[in-house]
Amino acid sequence: MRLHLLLLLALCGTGTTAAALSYSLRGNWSICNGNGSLELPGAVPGCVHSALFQQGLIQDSYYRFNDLNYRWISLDNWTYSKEFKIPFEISKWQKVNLILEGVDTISKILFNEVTIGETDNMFNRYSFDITNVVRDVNSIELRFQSAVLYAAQQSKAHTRYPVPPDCPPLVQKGECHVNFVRKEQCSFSWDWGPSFPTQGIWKDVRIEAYNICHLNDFTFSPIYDKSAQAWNLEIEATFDVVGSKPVGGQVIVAIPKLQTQQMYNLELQPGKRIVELFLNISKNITVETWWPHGHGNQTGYNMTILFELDGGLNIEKSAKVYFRTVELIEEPIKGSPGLSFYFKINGFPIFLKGSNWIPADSFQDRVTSELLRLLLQSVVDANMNTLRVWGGGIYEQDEFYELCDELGIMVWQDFMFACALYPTDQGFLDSVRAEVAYQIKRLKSHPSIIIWSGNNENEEALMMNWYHISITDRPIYIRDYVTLYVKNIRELVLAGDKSRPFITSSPTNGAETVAEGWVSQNPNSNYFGDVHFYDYISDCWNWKVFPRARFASEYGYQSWPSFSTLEKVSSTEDWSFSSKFSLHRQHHEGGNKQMLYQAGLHFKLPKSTDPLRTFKDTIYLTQVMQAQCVKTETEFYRRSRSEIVDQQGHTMGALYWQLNDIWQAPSWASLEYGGKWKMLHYFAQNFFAPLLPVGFENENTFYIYGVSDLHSDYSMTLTVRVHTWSSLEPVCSCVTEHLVMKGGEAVHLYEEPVSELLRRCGNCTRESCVVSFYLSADHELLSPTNYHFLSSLKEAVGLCKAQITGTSLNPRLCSQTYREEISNPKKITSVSMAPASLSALVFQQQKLMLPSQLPGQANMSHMDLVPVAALGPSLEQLGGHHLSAR
Ligand code: BMA
Repeated sequence: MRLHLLLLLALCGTGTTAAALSYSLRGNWSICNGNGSLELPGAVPGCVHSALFQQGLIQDSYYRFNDLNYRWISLDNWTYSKEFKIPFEISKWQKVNLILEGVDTISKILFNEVTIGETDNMFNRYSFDITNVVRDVNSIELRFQSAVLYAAQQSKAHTRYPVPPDCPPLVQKGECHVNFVRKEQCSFSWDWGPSFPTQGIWKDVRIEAYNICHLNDFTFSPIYDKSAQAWNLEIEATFDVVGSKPVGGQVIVAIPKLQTQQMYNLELQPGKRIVELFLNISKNITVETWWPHGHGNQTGYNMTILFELDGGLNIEKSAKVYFRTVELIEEPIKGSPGLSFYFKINGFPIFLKGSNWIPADSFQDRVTSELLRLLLQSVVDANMNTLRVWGGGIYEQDEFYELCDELGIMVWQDFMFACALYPTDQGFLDSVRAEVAYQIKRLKSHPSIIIWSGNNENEEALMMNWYHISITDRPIYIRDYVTLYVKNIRELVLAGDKSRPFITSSPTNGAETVAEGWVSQNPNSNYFGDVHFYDYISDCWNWKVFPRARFASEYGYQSWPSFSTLEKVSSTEDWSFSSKFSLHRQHHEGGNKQMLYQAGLHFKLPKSTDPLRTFKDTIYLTQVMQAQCVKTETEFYRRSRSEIVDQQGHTMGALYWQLNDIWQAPSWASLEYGGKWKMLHYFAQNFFAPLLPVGFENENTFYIYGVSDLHSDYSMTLTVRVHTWSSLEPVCSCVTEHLVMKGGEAVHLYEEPVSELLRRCGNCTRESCVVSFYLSADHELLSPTNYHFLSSLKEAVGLCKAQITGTSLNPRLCSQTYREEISNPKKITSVSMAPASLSALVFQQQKLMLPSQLPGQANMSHMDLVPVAALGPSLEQLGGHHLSAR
């Protein structure tokens, strides 16, 4: 659906009139800095940083310490200008508008030297009437003010009380008062990202000319009428009627595949007009619904709308329509105080599996269609069905949501406010209102978006008093909070889009937050709504540290990106864990130490005599640690979906922090900058599998739960095997009787005291043996082969060195032997080795387990400490089949 990109030249048949003409101002502009000492060409859409780089005036902004070196760029006030001739006769048009789809951020706009308007919000779309100033030959100028300086001014002018936080923590090396400017909040720095507060025209610019009337936009929402058991479509079209006379005509809406066509008469009065149409789809026609990935197809239907208006004016639009319902279920749960918090899609409860999305680059002009597709394909490839578009970034480009519709990725859409309190003076509110109304219109027709959420962590910031506000002042901030998210944003959502739920914040207690007056005493409660959970101190192999919450919308652990990614932005002297560079790129206080601490709990830390080897091995080990930690935590949430334990449970969502990276630095991401898979992403493919056996210990008893996201029950068996680390043959193996895995449930399948398991299996000790298990039926493997460690790997006995070579699907590297490292092993097709031991077998049988970089084969001090991802059955054992559950 490209409603807002489809332009607008509609000349239909004889006797028709041109609806509108559009002239793009994309391409080459001229850019100059505040004092005129720098003048250069620059592309639109684009930004000053990109222009300077393209002209060779600066290096790559991501290289080494350039985020600090190039701070001056964002502190200057730049001007974008262009002269152009309009290639049609302008005098023939009654109305001419300048449309700016995205301006970043604070600017004054002059058209033929006349000020026509100002911008203060990068998330808004601006339209200025230039009918009286436009000529055949024109000049346009956008005079920007540094967003950093503007934010400081705004904060200073807010004299009545402070609006914290003033500045980000020093370790982030960022700019201050970002909460005073409607701009990508993380562009002033974040705990995983640099400070690049860009300036520029970041989206399309064009001139639109029209007569009689103009269709500004149109949206639609499919609504299911339960009592009539039929689908309807609510369509809304916004017009600008230019002349002083009403415009009459008719509109024909057609969805051929659903044998639906309806005609309506309309009469548009002068001025801005909204037309609402209601399309009934006969209940005798089968409508295929849109399903999230893993639950069904993403069927969509082509729809055309033809407005035939007075004066032979024909306007035709087309779009893809998807039908689905979404409900957020908050109801009492037996045996647990509080309320459930889960989503039903098309009436079916769905466990949300996925991650959190952040902007894919500080410079949006570098985010190509290919990159978006690569990242989003990686989401479904890892068996995820949901992304949360986090509130510190941007409302993503249309293509992002189109891809999510197409791939079946549900989107939890935050409004762009994060980790701060915000002002509510009228100017700020007006700007936010325009932004929110526009974004709802732009995005509401996407089936992928299943919820709107007011902000990221601001209810928690307020109620847990992150900014040390005195108790007597708190009411002021609560009032501001309610004004912004409830009285403005929520009101706009309710007025503009009734087709999906709205919550005020994440984490929040949902209905309980509402009941407590829109702010809860503990917004992170396990009994209501969603939680965010971070703990870098406790041992992540111990599932008991994780909250048995209704829905975990953020949790995670950091790791370093692979050496091949870092190498591009660093030099030799940077390549150690304690280098100035390694400290500089770490924006989370204590992050590098936390990673080593957590890894050291279960792995031997690398200590080669070769410092480069140690650096690479350490990077690698942080990825192993991160993958294993997030696996343990996610499996805990998945196995908690059907249970109430100690009055807590019924977990119905696991979205780890974070999917992607904005630059090459340590972070919580599973995809590196550019899209390369970290170890965690390979793990996610397994721990998010639709059918999964999950193993864990409680009080020295080993348990296996079976988790199913499928819609039906299946009969299968569970195989449990015990291996010694030093041999390829399992020391014992048992297969259960046929059991029925209930669809959409997590159930207890197996338990055995560890001592008995070890006794049963020869001479096993916790240190010498490891357990693996999988689900299968009729010689088909139905789940990934999962595993359970009986001791820390640093204590494991009998591990041998692996001899590993591999090939990559990467066309440039195709068929090359895998030696030190594959630069983009997103898909590794095959791995061969001399499997001298079980630790080698791990890699051979479980391709997904391949690390994003393998240590060289010599001096692989920690190679024998690689965790075993799967000790799966061989194909022969399965009768030659290797099929997935669906
Ligand atoms: C939460 C997120 C982000 C942050 C992450 C890791 O606070 O909402 O703000 O990057 O944790 O610290």
